[in-house]
Order: sequence, then structure tokens, then C-alpha cells
Amino acid sequence: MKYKIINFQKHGDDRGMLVALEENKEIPFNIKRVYYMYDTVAGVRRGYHAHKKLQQILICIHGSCKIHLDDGFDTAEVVLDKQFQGLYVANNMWREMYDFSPDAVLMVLASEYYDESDYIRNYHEFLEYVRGEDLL
Ligand code: T46
Repeated sequence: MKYKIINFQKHGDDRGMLVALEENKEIPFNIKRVYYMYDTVAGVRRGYHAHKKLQQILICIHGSCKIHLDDGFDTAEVVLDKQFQGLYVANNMWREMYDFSPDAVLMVLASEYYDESDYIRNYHEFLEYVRGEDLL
């Protein structure tokens, strides 16, 4: 599984909604890190990298945004606009985040601590890495 939309259980009553996330239950890994982005500047596109090891769940807990995914062979565009949905992204996936609404808050649950050496920030290197061949 390279990516997957997960619909979390909604606990709703007459007061409103609540979503609960636990590691190795709703989230299919140990959660070592949580980060989020907000006040994203209009028209900006971020990401442009892959991870060798990191797995993540992306949740747009307010507003909406889109995610471009690329495994080196196929691409997909995913819309995140529901607070009860998470996008699981496996390692070895190129990702770009775009079309943020002005009020978007994109929260990410990560399987590893921050490690710059886990990033592949060059698309050509990424293709070589996942295809296991020298493309030059
Ligand atoms: C990813 C997508 C969805 C830290 O110091 N610690 C952290 O845990 C993170 C994630 C970032 N940073 C610093 C590193 C940079 O100086 O925050 C700055 C912005 O990070 P970056 O340019 O990598 O942000 P994005 O939005 O391009 O990518 C982020 C994650 O880095 C990445 O793992 O999958 O969100």
C-alpha cells in the first residue's frame, strides 16, 4: 500500500464531533512526531521531496488542500477537505501539497523523528532511487 485514504471513526453527539487517533490503531505506525502547517501563502506549492523511510498520515483538520503523489511510475491527486479523513503516505513517494484554502491547517503524524538525511529532494534522484536504475 503506497497511499490510502482512511476514514476515521466520528464520535458525534448533540455537542458536535470528535475524532480520536491512537498509534497502531487508526494510525498504522508508532507516532514519533506531529507537525502542522497553516497560514499557507496563496498559490504556494510545497513539498517537492520523497522520504526513504518515513511514513505519514496527512489530515487537513481545517479548510482544504490537495496532494500530488508520485511513486516513480504512477501519479495521483488527492483532495483533503474532511476533518475525519487521513491520507496515509508510505515511504518512497514523491509529494507536493498545493491549492491550500486560506484557512487550511494541514496536520501530519509521522513515524520517525525529523531527519534531513531521510529526504530525497531531487526528482531525478528519486526516480533513480525507486526504479533502481541509472536514468542518465
Ligand atoms: C512532508 C510534507 C507533507 C523541522 O524543523 N522539523 C520538522 O519536523 C519538519 C517537518 C520541518 N522542519 C523544518 C525544516 C524546514 O526548515 O521546517 C522547515 C520547513 O520544512 P519543509 O520545507 O520540509 O516543509 P514541506 O512543507 O515542504 O514538507 C513537510 C515535511 O518536511 C515533509 O516531511 O512530507 O510536509
